[in-house]
Amino acid sequence: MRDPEWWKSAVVYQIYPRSFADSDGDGVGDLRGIIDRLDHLVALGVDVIWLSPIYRSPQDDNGYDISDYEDVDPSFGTLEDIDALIAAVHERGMKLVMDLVVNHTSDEHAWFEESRSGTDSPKRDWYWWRPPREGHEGGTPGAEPTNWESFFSGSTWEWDAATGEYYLHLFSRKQPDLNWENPEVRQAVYAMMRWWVDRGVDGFRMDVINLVSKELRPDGSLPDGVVRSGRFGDGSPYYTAGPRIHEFLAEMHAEALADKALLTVGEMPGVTIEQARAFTDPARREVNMVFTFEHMGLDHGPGGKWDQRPLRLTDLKANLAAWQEGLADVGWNSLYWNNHDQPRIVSRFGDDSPEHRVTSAKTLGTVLHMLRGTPYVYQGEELGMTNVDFRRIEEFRDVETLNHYRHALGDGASPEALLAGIRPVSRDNARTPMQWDASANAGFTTGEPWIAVNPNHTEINAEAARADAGSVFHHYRRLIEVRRAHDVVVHGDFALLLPGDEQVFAYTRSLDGQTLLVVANMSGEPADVELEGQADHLAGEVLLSTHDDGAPAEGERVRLAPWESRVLLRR
Ligand code: TEU
Repeated sequence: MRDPEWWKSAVVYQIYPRSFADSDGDGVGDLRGIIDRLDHLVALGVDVIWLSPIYRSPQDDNGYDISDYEDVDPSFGTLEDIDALIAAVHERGMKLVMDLVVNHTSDEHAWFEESRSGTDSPKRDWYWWRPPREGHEGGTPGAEPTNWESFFSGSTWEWDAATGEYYLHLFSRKQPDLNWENPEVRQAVYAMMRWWVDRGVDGFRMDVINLVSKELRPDGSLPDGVVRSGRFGDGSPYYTAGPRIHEFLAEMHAEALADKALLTVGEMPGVTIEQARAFTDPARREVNMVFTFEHMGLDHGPGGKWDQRPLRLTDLKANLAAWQEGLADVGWNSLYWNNHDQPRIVSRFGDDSPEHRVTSAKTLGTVLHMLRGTPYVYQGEELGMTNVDFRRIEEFRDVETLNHYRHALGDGASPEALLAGIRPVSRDNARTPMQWDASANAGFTTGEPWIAVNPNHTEINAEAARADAGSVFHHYRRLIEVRRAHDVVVHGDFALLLPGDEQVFAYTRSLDGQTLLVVANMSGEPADVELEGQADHLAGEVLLSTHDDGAPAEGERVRLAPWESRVLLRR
């Protein structure tokens, strides 16, 4: 029987199938392409693969709009291909976690097509249908049942003239929200989850799972949100970690996950540390860990993600430390910089200039992977892949980006200002094809890629990285080896050092008399560091360093080169 908490010492690698490897030359990544590239992951040393959605989908949100949960989208392959992938992953001693997207389906799902067929449909109540606001004509601005703004711009309500009602969609209009108040919906989701577990999957990443419980008034209506600008309000207090969320997750666990030692991670926009302690408390049997968004919002200005501000290192250290301390005695952290929704971390919190890209990417990996929690590596992060330099809106593909551009343009913003806000943060920065080698299209496809390949693939690619002992790839491989070799990385107590220092990130991990010291210069300038009381630890065994020729420590003092980091162990 598998250790029920095996996922605490695991390292997870996220594959965005659309952009990973294309085996049939149609320009879109697919399952056979992943099978062909599994040995890259074996060489890296990861334990688990999290596969972004591969289910049948119109691809309005690149698969996060599912039209059949129990089929594979033809662009990715067939059910036989996913079975072959599961077998190939297991043969290599790894595990496969699927992406569970059940806050919403596609509007082309049979469930929704039946639901929208008439107000008397047996599945009408599987989704959120509401009449126009009192005194308003359906389909006119202001007639929406609530004033909520969608994550993807505009209203969260779409008018359906055929039945004279609106349906709710927190994301795109092609992603109608499922009504989790309806037990039939929940049981259908659990049955589908059991179907995939029986097929051999080892767990689920649960897409915006903390949004499935909405807060209803006694009369079944949904309240308006506070309007801060424009005509839409913030509905998030009424759908984030709603009143029945713990009941639903405990029920899901009992119905589909119990006693199977699966990895479950809930993606939870807006989740707090207090809430995460409850969601990940093993005694509650809900989820193993959550993805928080707090550290991913520290460089957002008043205008949100499109209004990016420079990161303050002390804010980042304080937030990461708060989550380390907050979940020290109960629950578990996930650890991530990147995923398919976030810009590339080396361009965002590091420095992707030729001088500092490799070192800053290594140091970002070090300060994350030595924390307490389960690390997630997003495809290309292990290569130090960077944001892409798209100049025209026509180069972008992401529905969130394109909706934002269209809506803001309609509200009078200038295309130049919009593009300036979009370029550094668009989700497409993470979705340009995986860079395998320096050949045409980076070895991703022999066809026309669905999104442009980053031209820097000629220097930044897996083939070059694996041949270079000093590459980001081999640094990530060594980080995983250090985690495997030293229990203090998985279980050690965390203590932040130098909380007020805007240049250096330093902390210790302690277990059974052993102390791991991580010291990192998070800047492009040399750093003179004084670590009070850490002379012994600074003199410890160097487990991993970005600079073989780093200056020796002198007692409690050490001088770090730009973006230099060290991991030292004192036994
Ligand atoms: O993302 C949820 C989510 O909150 C993100 O959309 C985030 O708000 C935004 O991307 C930040 O820029 C999940 C999936 O990861 C995302 O790819 C989907 O688009 C979304 O849910 C809807 O399924």
